[in-house]
Amino acid sequence: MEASRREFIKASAVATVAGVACAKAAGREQEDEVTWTKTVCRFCGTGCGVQVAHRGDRLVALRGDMEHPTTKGLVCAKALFLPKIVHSPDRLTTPMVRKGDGFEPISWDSALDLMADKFAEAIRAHGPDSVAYYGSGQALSEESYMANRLFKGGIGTNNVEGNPRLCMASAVGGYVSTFGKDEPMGCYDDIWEARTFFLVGSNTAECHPVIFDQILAAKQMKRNINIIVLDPRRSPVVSAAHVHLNPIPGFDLPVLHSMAHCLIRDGKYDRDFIEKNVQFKTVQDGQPASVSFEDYVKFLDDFEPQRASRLSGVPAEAIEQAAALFAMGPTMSFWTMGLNQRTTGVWANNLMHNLHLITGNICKPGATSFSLTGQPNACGGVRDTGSLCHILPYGRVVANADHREQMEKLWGAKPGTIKPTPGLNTIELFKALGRDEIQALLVLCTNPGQSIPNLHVARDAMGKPRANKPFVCVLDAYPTRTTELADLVLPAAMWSEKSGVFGMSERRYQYQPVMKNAPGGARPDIDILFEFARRLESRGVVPKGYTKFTDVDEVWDEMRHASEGTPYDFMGMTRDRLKVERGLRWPCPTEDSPGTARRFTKGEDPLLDTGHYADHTLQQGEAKFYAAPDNKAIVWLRPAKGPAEPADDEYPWVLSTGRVLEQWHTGTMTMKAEELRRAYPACFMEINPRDAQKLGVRSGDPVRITSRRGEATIAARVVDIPRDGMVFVPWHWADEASLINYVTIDAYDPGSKQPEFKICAVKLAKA
Ligand SMILES: Nc1nc2c(c(=O)[nH]1)N[C@H]1C(S)=C(S)[C@@H](COP(=O)(O)OP(=O)(O)OC[C@H]3O[C@@H](n4cnc5c(=O)[nH]c(N)nc54)[C@H](O)[C@@H]3O)O[C@H]1N2
Ligand SMILES: Nc1nc2c(c(=O)[nH]1)N[C@H]1C(S)=C(S)[C@@H](COP(=O)(O)OP(=O)(O)OC[C@H]3O[C@@H](n4cnc5c(=O)[nH]c(N)nc54)[C@H](O)[C@@H]3O)O[C@H]1N2
Ligand code: SF4
Ligand SMILES: [Mo]
Repeated sequence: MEASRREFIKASAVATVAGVACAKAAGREQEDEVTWTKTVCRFCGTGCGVQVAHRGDRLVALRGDMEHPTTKGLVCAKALFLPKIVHSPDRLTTPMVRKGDGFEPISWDSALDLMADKFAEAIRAHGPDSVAYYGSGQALSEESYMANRLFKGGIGTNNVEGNPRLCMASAVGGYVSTFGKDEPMGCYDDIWEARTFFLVGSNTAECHPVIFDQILAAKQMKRNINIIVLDPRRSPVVSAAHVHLNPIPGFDLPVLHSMAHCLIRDGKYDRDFIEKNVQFKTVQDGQPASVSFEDYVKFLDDFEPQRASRLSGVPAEAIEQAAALFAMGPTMSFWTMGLNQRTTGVWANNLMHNLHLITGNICKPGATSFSLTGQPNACGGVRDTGSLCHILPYGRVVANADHREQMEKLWGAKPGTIKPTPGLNTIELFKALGRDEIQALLVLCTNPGQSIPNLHVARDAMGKPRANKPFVCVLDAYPTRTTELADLVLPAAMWSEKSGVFGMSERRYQYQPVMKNAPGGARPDIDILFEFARRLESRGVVPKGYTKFTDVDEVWDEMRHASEGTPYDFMGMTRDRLKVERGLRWPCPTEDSPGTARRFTKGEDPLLDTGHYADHTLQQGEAKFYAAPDNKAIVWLRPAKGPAEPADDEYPWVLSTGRVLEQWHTGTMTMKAEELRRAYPACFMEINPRDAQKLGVRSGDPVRITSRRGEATIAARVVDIPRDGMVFVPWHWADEASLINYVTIDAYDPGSKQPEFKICAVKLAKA
């Protein structure tokens, strides 16, 4: 398996260049018979521009879009199989309602009536907070915005959540607490300007392959490029690294502090930048308190490399080396789930920003602290539209009375409808559902029956038969481990069958057009939301006329107006512009604005030239963190805390979970392409040869993995990738024995409420 897999990666993924090669993957067709349409890949947050060949209702092939300004024709293996995935014969085509243990078909009208009746009944009997929406960073921006608008401003509940809580919440917490508002300031162009790359808890090679390919290309072109990796596994990115820091999982905060210590000790910090743009804070008695640069330096003394090494398991010399390379800027850091999916996720994000702020490695070409977004539309769709339980569109929060009033006015909601307190976060939402406190739940474009940690709780909550069982309605394109638990399943049109906007990691919003009809009776999610909203209006639980839209383009127009005057301002991104251009990066306040490569930078960010953030005293290229208090970003002195459940005598191994190149999450889409499935025919547990010997297992032996919450039985794959004492399981497989989320922990970061998927304690036994 090993050899063929490596060949597969080499041949089809990491550096797949655009072109007709992809036509082969989907069946060769004559180019002149088909129409090629530009759109965007529906998988990861890289947001690759693609072109799709289609004829009638058939997608024929997909290739990278050479004219795309950042991804320049590159795509990876998953994208190439999208045509096949969309045409999979198991697509859902009819609404289905539960009948005993099974389902029976039901007409759209009856299905939508049933859905509205169940929600209206719950709202009337138990109030607005007895219903909830659970959405997705893969839904279109308009869909998330519409659901958020309906639940918060129409029904009057903040129980609006989505899978970005499992994914990007800690990154949001990091950007907001350090810079005052969410989203990266840099962009992919910085890849070509950077001298040092710092990859932290990010298997960029398998999860953002086109970005990794560009890093490799930059390295090849310039030669003097440095790559530092911080990850307890020797994932494929390590093959390109100059230094690999491999901490005990969950114990890497001391490493980041120690790098800051070395940088300051060696005088490699930027005093001017700090004076102009940075303030220092700690938390005292639960409140933020200002401290001085000297206090910070003293705090870091506790993290001199020898001591950080004892805390983290990373050799002191490696930390020194990493700090020295980091200092050779411009430096671009990328991090993903190895950092976010932690009970210390926000703090870890703060520490990444600290390194950039103290060295002034920010808001300059090639210098930026960049959280890589996982899903294609977690940024544009959920973070920006404020579709989580504590936020509102475009940087607003439910706790702020002015923000609530602004949104109520714009939405035409009854004053006072939006609640001032956050709704239930994802983990608490599913617990409340299990206690029957939530009586009706709408799940859209996500598969929580497989993706939630400590999965027994969520599965029982959705599916366990009982008196008063909550009503669960699921919109999906395929049968899943969630649809099997639902009371009502609605067939959704998917990518290429509906139009709307995706916003990816670098603030670029990209339009995707319709190319074909959905199979059978499947309908775009937004149309289902419109119909549902109108039925709630006619049942009196949402004010009449509140949902004024008739099509998705009108929703976009309202969204533009909601962004006006905020740091997100994209008034200039009209539908017409997005249809023609290869995406635009906000801020983009006017129709003649080209968008913004680097935020917070004079000469690049139009908001520093016009509107209420304008500052004519700044020199070209100077930074101003206008979204932060006093316009200064905050370096936080955060405790170097470990994980919620480290290994102990009873559960002596650390389990980490994550991804492989060829599969996407719960596998509902990528498992449909045999070519992708073949790379790993079944789930596996990575264990290194030293640990495998201790345990007496060989590759292929089934291993029972048991935690305090549940168990899974998965074949060992002996390979020198995870560090000692750690095993790693990708969570893409849906069969009962491979459901690793029965084992994972639902402890979450108290700030971001993001659960610690990356670390829990387990026992291992040969099964
Ligand atoms: N092929 C593919 N690509 C994808 C996806 C997919 O499903 N498949 N999903 C997309 C989504 S939504 C996301 S969120 C991203 C995820 O992208 P990544 O975060 O890059 O992927 P993961 O495999 O979840 O985890 C990355 C690394 O975190 C490391 N890690 C574990 N514990 C620690 C720790 O304590 N400290 C540090 N520093 N690192 C640690 C793991 O060893 C692992 O190598 O990928 C996106 N791209
Ligand atoms: N153990 C473990 N668990 C994890 C993680 C981990 O690292 N380890 N990572 C977490 C992270 S980062 C994430 S982002 C989540 C992702 O978790 P999920 O969102 O649950 O996973 P997906 O498989 O992406 O689910 C998307 C669903 O939407 C359906 N779908 C596709 N297109 C459409 C459409 O247009 N409309 C509708 N209505 N449905 C559609 C798909 O068939 C699929 O069922 O998982 C989290 N869970
Ligand atoms: S790197 Fe991400 S966006 Fe680009 S083709 Fe691959 S999955 Fe799609
Ligand atoms: Mo994610």
